Amino acid sequence: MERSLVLVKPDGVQRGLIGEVIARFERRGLRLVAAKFMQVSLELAKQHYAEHEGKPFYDGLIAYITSAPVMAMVWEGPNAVAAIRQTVGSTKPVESAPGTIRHDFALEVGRNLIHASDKPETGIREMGLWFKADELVEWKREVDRWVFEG
Ligand code: DAT
Ligand code: MG
Repeated sequence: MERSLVLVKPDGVQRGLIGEVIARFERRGLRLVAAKFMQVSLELAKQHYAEHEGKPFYDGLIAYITSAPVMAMVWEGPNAVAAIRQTVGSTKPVESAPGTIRHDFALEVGRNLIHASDKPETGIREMGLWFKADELVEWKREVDRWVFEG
């Protein structure tokens, strides 16, 4: 089963959108694996966004993600990474499809509410950065057979 790291970023938390985000992933049929409400350290922020170091928006990005608490989660399901990116919408909210989270609640790329892993390998790397192995919960739902075909 594929897994993705999802962050409700500081703007999403401040705007009271944690529940909205969780509700959308639950409705999609994805299964929650881990969740943690936390203040992001500078060290973790730099590790998480290492691929963007040196880009013009990097300093602002680090300041943004460390500015207030985030809700960090891991969600799983078949093709979870692609499914979650689809529900999240494009990086730039004004380019994201209607009905996506970024379309429905955001306007600016620097306040785009949510992070989601971009590839299955990224999901594994990011899950390891944000969660310890014993924080990941293995469980089954009665409804799983009605959502997951395999
Ligand atoms: P995503 O968050 O959709 O995976 P990304 O990994 O390309 O997007 O970039 C990480 C974050 O950096 C993104 O959510 C917002 C910020 N960002 C990306 N491109 C930007 C740009 N051109 N200007 C300002 N911020 C940007
Ligand atoms: Mg990304």
